[in-house]
Amino acid sequence: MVVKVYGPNYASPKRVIVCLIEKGIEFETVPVDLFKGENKSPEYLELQPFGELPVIQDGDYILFESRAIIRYYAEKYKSQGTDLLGKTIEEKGLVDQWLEVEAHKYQPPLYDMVVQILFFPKMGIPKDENKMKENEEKLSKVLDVYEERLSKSKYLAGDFFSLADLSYLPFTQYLVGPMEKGYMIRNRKHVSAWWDDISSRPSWQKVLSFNFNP
Ligand SMILES: N[C@@H](CCC(=O)N[C@@H](CS)C(=O)NCC(=O)O)C(=O)O
Repeated sequence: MVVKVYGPNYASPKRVIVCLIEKGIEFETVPVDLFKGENKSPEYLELQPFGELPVIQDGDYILFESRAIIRYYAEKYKSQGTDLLGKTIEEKGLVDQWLEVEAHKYQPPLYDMVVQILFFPKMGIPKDENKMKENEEKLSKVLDVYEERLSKSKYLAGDFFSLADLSYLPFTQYLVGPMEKGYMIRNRKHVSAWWDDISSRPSWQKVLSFNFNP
């Protein structure tokens, strides 16, 4: 059964797609255009009642929340492709810890910046400069914690690549690319080396090479 991933043009669905590639799982994509409000259509809300991307359909099984989806596939296909979970219970605890940090400390200020820098102009909404400054400060503090952590281990959960690293790819790509805030990564030696490592993985390069239809 081929996994259907909805909304491949956006960052959170790319978190799922890069995981499926790491695991060697076949998938197809279903375009959903946020600017046309397709995520609020009755058909889409049947699959994802909050109207957010992504959602996956795997036969009769439907799952939303990108981090729940990557955990599901990492567990379901544990022995296929890259092991993204860690081997011992302690390693798994650390993977979960850094995934939670990504979801609750890194993503919120960054998401707001993404919306303000990349999406507001398309909607004719002006940026809130105070909010932007506040978010950048919050993100800097989180990155300082990563800098310290990555001075002690190659990846966030230890010396192995895991979901905890993979989860950072799509939104950090916005930061270093179209948002032109790569200095936030490059000013931190260990974060910078980590970013070069994880973003050069063939799985992520493949995601970047796809030209998904909007
Ligand atoms: N916690 C959700 C958040 C997903 C999310 O914010 N998706 C964005 C696209 S990257 C979205 O659908 N935004 C449209 C909206 O919230 O109306 C997840 O990780 O799946």
